[in-house]
Amino acid sequence: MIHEMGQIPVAPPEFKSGFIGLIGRPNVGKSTLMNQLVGQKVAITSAVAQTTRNRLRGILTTDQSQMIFVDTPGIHKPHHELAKVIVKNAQSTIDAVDVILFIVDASTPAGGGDRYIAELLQKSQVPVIAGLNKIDAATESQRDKNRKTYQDIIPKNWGEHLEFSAITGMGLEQLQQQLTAKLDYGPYYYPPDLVSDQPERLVMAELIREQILKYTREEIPHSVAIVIDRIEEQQDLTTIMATINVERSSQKRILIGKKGAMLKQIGTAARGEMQKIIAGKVYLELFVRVQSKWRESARQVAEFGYFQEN
Ligand SMILES: Nc1nc2c(ncn2[C@@H]2O[C@H](COP(=O)(O)OP(=O)(O)OP(=O)(O)O)[C@@H](O)[C@H]2O)c(=O)[nH]1
Ligand SMILES: [Mg+2]
Repeated sequence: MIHEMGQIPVAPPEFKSGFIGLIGRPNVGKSTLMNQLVGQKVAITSAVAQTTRNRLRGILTTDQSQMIFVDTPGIHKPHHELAKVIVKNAQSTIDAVDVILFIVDASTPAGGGDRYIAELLQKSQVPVIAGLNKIDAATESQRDKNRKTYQDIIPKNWGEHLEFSAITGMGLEQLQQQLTAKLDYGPYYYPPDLVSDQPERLVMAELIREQILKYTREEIPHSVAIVIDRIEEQQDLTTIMATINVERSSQKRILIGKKGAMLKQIGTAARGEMQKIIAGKVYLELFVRVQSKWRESARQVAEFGYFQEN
C-alpha cells in the first residue's frame, strides 16, 4: 500500500511510531548510540566533549515500528553565543518529543551536570527512560558504585533504568523493546528506507569537522565552523569546496601545518569518509579563514548555520 506521496506507505494496524529525544551531558555517547541503533553513521562522534552541534535525526524502521531518534548536543553551561544556541536547541527538544532517553556514563559517577539535566527532565511531562551507557568501560565493582550515584538522581517514577553499551551493542535489544513500549500507535513519518533527514551539505561539513576533532587539540576542535562553498556533481566525480573558519591566526597556522601537512591529512581522511557515502570519487578542496571570535557573535554564529530551531 503506497501513500499518494509515492514513498510513505500506510502503516498497518498497531504500528508504533514516534520521536525519541537522546538527552544527556556532553560525551556520554548519545551520538554513538544513535548510530548503533539505526545501523549507520548518521552523526559524527569523538572523544572530545561537545562534538554534536545540531539536532540530528536518525530513523529506525522495523515491521512493527518507526523510531525517530533525535540526537542533541550535550547540555552544559554555555560560555559563548554558539553554546547558548546549541544548548537551547537541546533543551527545546525535551518538550518536542514523545519519549526521552536520558543517557549517562556508567563508567563515571554522577556529576552536577547529570543532576541538573535530571531536574530539568522532571519538570517536563514527557515520559523518560534512564540509560547507563558505556557499561563495557567499567569493572563490575566500579559499575556498582557508579550505579548508586545515578540511582540517587533518577526519580523513582521513571521506572527501572537500563544499562547498555553503544559500542558493543550489549543491552540494546532490551532498550529498543522498552522504547517501543513507550510509543503510541502512529503513522510512518518517513519512508521506511530513510535513516537520516540531513541535507547533504551538512553531512559533508560534519565529516570535515569530525577529522578536525580527531587530529587537532585543545581549543581548535571547538573553534572551527565549516562552510561548504560549492558542491559540483559530474558523472564520476563530485567536487566539494569548503572553508574552515577559525578564530585566530595561530589556529589557522596549526590547521594548515608544516607545508600544509595537517590540512592535507584532514582533507584526505574527510574525502575517504565522503566517498563511503557518495558513489564515485570526491575531490575536496579546503580553505582556512580567520573569523575573529566568531563564537561570540550571534550574527556570525547564525551565518555559520547554528540557529535556534524552535
Ligand atoms: N567504551 C565506550 N565508549 C563509548 C560508548 N559510547 C560512546 N563511547 C565513546 O565516548 C565518546 C563520546 O561519544 P559521543 O557519541 O561523541 O558522545 P555524545 O554524547 O554524542 O557527545 P556530545 O556530542 O559532545 O554531546 C567517544 O569517544 C565514543 O567512542 C560505549 O558504550 N562504551
Ligand atoms: Mg554527540
